[in-house]
Amino acid sequence: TGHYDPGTIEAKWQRVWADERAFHVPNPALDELERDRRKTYVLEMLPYPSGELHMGHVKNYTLGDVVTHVRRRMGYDVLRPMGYDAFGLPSENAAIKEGGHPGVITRRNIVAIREQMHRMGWAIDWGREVSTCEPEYYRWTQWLFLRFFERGLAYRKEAPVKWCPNDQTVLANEQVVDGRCERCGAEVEAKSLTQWFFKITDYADALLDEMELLESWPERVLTMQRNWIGRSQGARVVFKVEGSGEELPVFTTRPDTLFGATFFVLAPEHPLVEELVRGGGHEAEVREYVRRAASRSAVEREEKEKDGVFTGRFAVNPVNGETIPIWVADYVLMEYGTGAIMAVPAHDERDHAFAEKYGLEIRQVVAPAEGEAEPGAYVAHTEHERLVNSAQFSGMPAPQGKEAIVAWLAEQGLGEPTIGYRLRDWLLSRQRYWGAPIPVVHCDACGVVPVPDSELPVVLPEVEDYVPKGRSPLAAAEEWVATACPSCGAAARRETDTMDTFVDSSWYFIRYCDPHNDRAPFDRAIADYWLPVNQYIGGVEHAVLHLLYARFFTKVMNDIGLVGFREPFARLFTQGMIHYRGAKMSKSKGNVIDPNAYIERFGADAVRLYILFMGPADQDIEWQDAGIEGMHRFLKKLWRAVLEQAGKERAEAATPLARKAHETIAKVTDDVDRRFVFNTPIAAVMELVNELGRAPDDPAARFAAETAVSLIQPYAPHVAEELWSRLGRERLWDEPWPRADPALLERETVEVVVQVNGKVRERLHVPPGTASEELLALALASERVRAHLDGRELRKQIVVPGKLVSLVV
Ligand code: ANZ
Ligand code: ZN
Repeated sequence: TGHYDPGTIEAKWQRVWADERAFHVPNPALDELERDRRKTYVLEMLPYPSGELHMGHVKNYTLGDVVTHVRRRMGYDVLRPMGYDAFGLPSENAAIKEGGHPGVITRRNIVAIREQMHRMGWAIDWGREVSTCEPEYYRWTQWLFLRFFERGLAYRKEAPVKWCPNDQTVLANEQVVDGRCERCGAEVEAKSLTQWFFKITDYADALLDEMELLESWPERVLTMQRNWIGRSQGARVVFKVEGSGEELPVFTTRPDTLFGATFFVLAPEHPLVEELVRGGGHEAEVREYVRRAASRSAVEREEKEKDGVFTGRFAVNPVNGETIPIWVADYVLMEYGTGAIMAVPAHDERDHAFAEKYGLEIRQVVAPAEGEAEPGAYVAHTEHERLVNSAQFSGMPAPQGKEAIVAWLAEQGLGEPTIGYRLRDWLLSRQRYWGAPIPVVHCDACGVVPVPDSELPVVLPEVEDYVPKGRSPLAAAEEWVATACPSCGAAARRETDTMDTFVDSSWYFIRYCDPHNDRAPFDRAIADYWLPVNQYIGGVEHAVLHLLYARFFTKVMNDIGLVGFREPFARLFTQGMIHYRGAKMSKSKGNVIDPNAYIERFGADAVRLYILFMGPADQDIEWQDAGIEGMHRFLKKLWRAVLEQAGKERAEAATPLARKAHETIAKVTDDVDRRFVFNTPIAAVMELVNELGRAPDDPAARFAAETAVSLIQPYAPHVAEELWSRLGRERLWDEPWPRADPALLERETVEVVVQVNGKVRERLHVPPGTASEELLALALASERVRAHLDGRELRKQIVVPGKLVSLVV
């Protein structure tokens, strides 16, 4: 029979699957798309080809693989594609570090990754491979950009933006984590630059409200998105500058505190600051403060003590005509609300700290339900407050006061209810080489002119030097930059910024459905057949990046009529990270485990099993070398135990071993397909193999062996296939998923006979210890018993728990 040799077996079956295109799933014929077929779209986040795959990928794709196999064998058409998020900083930085051209290095990495994927034996439909850096893909990214542009959803404006000094490019707000670049960790700087944005803010409400359409997403991802969008109900209140009458609107969530506004604060970047201070005797200090604020990073700004400067000017409170001093302070952010606030130190903590520092008045206008607040103290927001010191509104409960004040302001034309959002538009342009060129032309006469669809793709030009220097390296490709205006024909210049990689990955999951289409990004009918993705699997780090952007893109595409669905991913599973030596496994920490070395030693099947056996898939787990050896030993044991059955007959017998096999089927099926739990099924199969080892001559031994092989196939497809063939069978990957026989599942039941007038009419199978009343109820509910009672009145009933129900009529 030979010993278990993963190297040979794995190469053999990988060749078979490739030759047979075993996991290719064709699109249904166009006239069959409408028919209700059983489809499942399983998708894992696609890798950046910035290096080879690491254990995190191995976990991600093995999870998807198990789902794919189980669903295929349950009779679904399963779409399970793969591709590469090949543009962008990760790939480009890797190339710069190596000193090669990003295209050459990226494509070389793709070859290596594809090879690794083959060696892992993942059931991928290779006919649908997509690489976002190839012109046949980014042509359609550019095409989609133009559709957004036509609708005003892609626009250019000057705005304060986040700049990564290390990567020498602007970043989207979502790419700034705790004031640092999401990629390289450098502290970001603030700059004012003209950049391209997607109007994701137009979709803020849809992104929140349509969460209802999602089938199953982790609550924490939804919470992160909700917080990121940050919708809050409030009011816009218009203050005026004393003297000039210039309007200074503020956004507040607490209009009930309007009578407590004792000063007013502008963000340092507020456009009116310069005009306000001119000639007022405070210019020098204010300008110096603004200059220093601009040089502070967001982190410093957040962490330092609150400070500010007085402008020498006053604002008029619309509710009572009071004049209050206008300050400039950097705890007010230009990006939120209107960049100006009414400060209510008695009821806002930040304002309170500021007022204490500068000796500004603190006036309570909301009193707690019980008791009096100390003068000058900060009064936290609670329920059941009432207004005080608020003229005609005094005495009102706060919620009612809030409405009454806003209504009064609206009447006077001095304010209105509004909803505030934390979400900003998505900054999509990058001053980097390795990305899809933004397909527009700048013309002196016509302004920004889109490149006609017929001229797409705008191919990324070759340049000598693509190391980032603060402006796009594309600007150096002078021949490429110089072009004719598509509108008037005059000499014009191409846009030299490229698109953020997150644009590429915002629609790749639809391209997989129709990857070779050269007339459109995809055919709508085919997209509508496969999508939404039934099961998406990936890292939680994309909660407010990719996962938010892809939802936004899908909604726009739906509004344009390109797709018929509103949400791209019905179910989302976020896997936990792998740690090693106490830290998250990553290249920068120097603690990566190279999957290749382990595949070499123990085989892909052992690696696949171990990565899912380590613990619950959604939790962070510490890698342990010993574990993988344990998996290898288990596979050897499986090998021996199964081969021992190869010559035997397959018999039906209700032995304890047969029951165990059926229980294992039920458990694995329920865990994987319903509970989305992947480690316990492995343990269940191990138990089955142990029992088989103890009873090799049981009449059901052969059945138990086949069951073990069949159930482990999604996890360890190579060894399973080999054993299956040695059991004289074929193509386990296409074999229907086993079904548990319910009759054999109830190991722990007792039989209770039901007699009617002394004759046995029914046998109930119930758990031991079932109470008399329940037994009687079950007996009376039985179809057969009822037929014999025939509607007659019960004269006598005797119940012996665990044995008998006797009815007399
Ligand atoms: C008066 C007030 C009184 C406020 C009070 C709060 C408590 P959320 O809830 O997070 O949306 N604010 C408005 N714009 C700001 C900006 N650009 N920078 C910093 N702070 C700003 O926050 C809304 C509240 O944050 C607003 O309501 C405003 O302060 C402040 F007892 O107005 B409030
Ligand atoms: Zn022109």
